Amino acid sequence: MKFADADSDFDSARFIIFGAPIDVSGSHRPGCGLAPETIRAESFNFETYLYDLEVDLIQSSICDHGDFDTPSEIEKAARKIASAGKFPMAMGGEHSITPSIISGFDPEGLSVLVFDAHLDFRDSYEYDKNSHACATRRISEIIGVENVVPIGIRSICSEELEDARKAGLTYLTVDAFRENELSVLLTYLDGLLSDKIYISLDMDAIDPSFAPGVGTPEPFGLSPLMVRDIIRHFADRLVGFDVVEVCPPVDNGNTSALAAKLMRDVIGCVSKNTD
Ligand SMILES: [Mn+2]
Repeated sequence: MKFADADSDFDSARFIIFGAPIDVSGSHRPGCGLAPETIRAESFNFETYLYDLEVDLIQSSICDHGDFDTPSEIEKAARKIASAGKFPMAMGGEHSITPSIISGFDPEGLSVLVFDAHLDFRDSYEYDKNSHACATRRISEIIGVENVVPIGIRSICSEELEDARKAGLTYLTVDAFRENELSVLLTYLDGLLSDKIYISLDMDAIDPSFAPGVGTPEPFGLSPLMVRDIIRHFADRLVGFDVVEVCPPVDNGNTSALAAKLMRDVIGCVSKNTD
């Protein structure tokens, strides 16, 4: 099965969707390797026309490039897509796919905005440096800690907090979004991020009442509409996107549907802002 409206071939497409069904970190709830198929299935639930963006996805050239299930294949796919000037959109799998994708990009001038409940700044977790609990740390080693900004954070261990302070990592907790106007935070993020922004969306950044089907749910999260609006704000600077950590065995379908909807919204807002 292909993602809905992904009717173009690789060469003619601008948006290249692929699955990265990696599920090896032994997470709290295993099963996120099944997510690319359920997100594809749910993508058919939605209208091709995005009325508020006035974009019809039938006119956006989209290719579904299939699945890549090892870190080196994922990196190779991301490099092929990015170096062709196309827009990669990956469906995890767990969050450890993101460092592989970022490795495929030219790191020069690249910023990464991470939506996540968890800081993911451990050097290793259960003796595994490639654990999903280390994703932001690995990204920071590739592009520099000053170029990665995690937001929606509400779960940090004391050891990674100390490391993050030492390294100078900037992040926004979920309370920052309650205590400040969104426009103020977006202006702040504008100052931190470059004009080439990759967004990684760990679905557990969103509150479990909206996105219960994730590997490691964490209460008190962001709303889906706020996540959508933040992504739309950066649409004219986006160079790639992934959505990770959807866990179909504990989902009623709505978390996959939300992931599919946000992917379609990314295609819509990027199409609209750069046409
Ligand atoms: Mn997370």
